[in-house]
Amino acid sequence: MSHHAIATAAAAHTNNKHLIRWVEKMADLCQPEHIHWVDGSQHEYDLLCGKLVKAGTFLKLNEALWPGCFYARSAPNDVARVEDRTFICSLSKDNAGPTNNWENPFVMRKKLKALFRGSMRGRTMYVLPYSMGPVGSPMSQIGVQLTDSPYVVVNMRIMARIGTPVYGEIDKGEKRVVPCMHTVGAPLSPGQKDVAWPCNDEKYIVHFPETREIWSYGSGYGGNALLGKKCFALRIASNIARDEGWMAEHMLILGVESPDGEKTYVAAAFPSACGKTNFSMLIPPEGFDGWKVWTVGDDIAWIKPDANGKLRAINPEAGFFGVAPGTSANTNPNAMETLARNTIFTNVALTPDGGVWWEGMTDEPPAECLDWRGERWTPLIGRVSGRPAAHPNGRFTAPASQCPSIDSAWEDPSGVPISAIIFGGRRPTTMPLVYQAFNWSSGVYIGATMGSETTAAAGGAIGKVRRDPMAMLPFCGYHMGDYFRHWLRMQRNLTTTPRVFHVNWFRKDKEGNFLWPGYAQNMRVLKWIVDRVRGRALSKETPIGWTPLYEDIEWKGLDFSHAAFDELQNVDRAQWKQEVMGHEELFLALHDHLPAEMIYERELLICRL
Ligand code: TSX
Ligand code: MN
Repeated sequence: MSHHAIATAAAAHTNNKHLIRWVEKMADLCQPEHIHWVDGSQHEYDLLCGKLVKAGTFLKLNEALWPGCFYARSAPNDVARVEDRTFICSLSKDNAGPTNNWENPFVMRKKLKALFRGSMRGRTMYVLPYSMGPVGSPMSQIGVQLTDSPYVVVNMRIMARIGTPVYGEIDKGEKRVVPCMHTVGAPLSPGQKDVAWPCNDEKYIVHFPETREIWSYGSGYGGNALLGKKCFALRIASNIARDEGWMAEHMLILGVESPDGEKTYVAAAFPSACGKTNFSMLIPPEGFDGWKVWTVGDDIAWIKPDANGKLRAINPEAGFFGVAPGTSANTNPNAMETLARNTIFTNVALTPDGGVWWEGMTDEPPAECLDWRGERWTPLIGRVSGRPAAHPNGRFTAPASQCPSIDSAWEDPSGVPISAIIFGGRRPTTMPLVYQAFNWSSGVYIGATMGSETTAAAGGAIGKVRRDPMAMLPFCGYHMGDYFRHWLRMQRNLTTTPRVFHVNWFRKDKEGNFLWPGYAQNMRVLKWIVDRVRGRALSKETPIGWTPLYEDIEWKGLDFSHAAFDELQNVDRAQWKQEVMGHEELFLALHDHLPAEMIYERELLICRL
């Protein structure tokens, strides 16, 4: 395409010379057949979905059952984020730290240039401007993704604010724009028939933190391809946040409203498979008349000190990209409502009536369906083959605005005030249901040392504790030791630090039964946290922090004995001595960047034990 043709088409959308020149340069590199400037309109969305249906990527679901919904199956070799193919290409390897893959940025740029050369032949390159956070919010950030995947464009329309209003922000020229290159790496030669899910066996998810750039090659799925999410809102944003004095965190945000209308917002970091989306949409159980939990976000929080030295948070996303299996009217009714219309389903099962199904959605599986690979599946076939109908990482992409519990302030440009930070993990032993950190630095220690039992979904050994500091291990775009230092330093910009808590819904008894019913009952824990924040609840001091008294938990509507609670809250010194040894392992890897405060907090903990 000639530069003249590109500039002419661009003029209808933007007058930003840098953007136009970059698009020209990238078109020269990738050689797309067409360029489409995304405006983000409903009309354009419908057009692209129609194109995806024609290409076989999308199937329109039964309009009577699933209005406005589409169904997609990815290639079997493109079903999840590829952590071993994810790189942080800082100038010095030391800045990426031992928990990230690193490559020399000059070497990587050369490699990427070769991979992207001609990579969009026969395809359309979409120019996709997006805002992470409400358009115009001082806390929002802007990116432009060039992609040859229309599937990515329609998913991004749900997950972020895209199109015309964002060109407006870019043309103001007040904010730095993060350039994001994406190709599925499957160019078409003239006359070559396309496949339903184009991608490449070779994959690269690359971040250049200094120049604030993202390059993604070979995948069309999830966090590999929807670059606003993990790549920008966490890996690149964590670098920007460190430089500018704020925090980009892998956290849900929720608001707790009491019967007299008092609202308290908390942010919570849990590793995967802990039910973050479920917790963010919690419906209070029997015994909590007049209490409400409101959802601000289910995955990412950008948190910044305001002029009064209080932390305020926005959800940079506009939708939920949630794991489908396990989501049901029992485990998460609000999610089921949210995904009932205008939702894109990927890698779940397709029922004969043009609906979707996944493991855990209903007690009874459908008599037959097509599984996520498109093969016939029945409960018997499933039992014999051991294959689930939906991929364990099958997803729904649903607009946050459709969530019945969406908070009235979820798009407030100045964010919501954060009173507490909650860390948590899947821990069969050692960790009580809930405890509170003594202060900010012991809270940072709790976050830095948190871990979760590995489940089948994560791959690798099952039942071992994997350390996942602040649930950011795969998402921190720089050295994890420096990240802890940044957390400690945040205190200096604050007049009041949020209170810090640790929760564990997954403690088991000797027979392997969960000690805590979880789900809606977690409201009882949330209420204690709110009461602590508000200075209304007492606590008991233990070596690890403050724990609730049985009397200070609201038990109305649940039969849970004092003895059972004591078992759930027990702090076993022998187990904790083991636990502290586990902390050492991670700290050794980070030793040369580890803040002295972390060593000090560890020593204090050992002394108290
Ligand atoms: O999401 C979960 N939450 C948080 C909910 C707000 N899950 C699912 C985790 C996988 C994504 C949970 N699983 C929770 C939980 O609190 N707790 C458990 C463990 C559990 C599972 C089944 C029972 C109890 C606990 N069943 C009965 O007690 C009958
Ligand atoms: Mn996540």
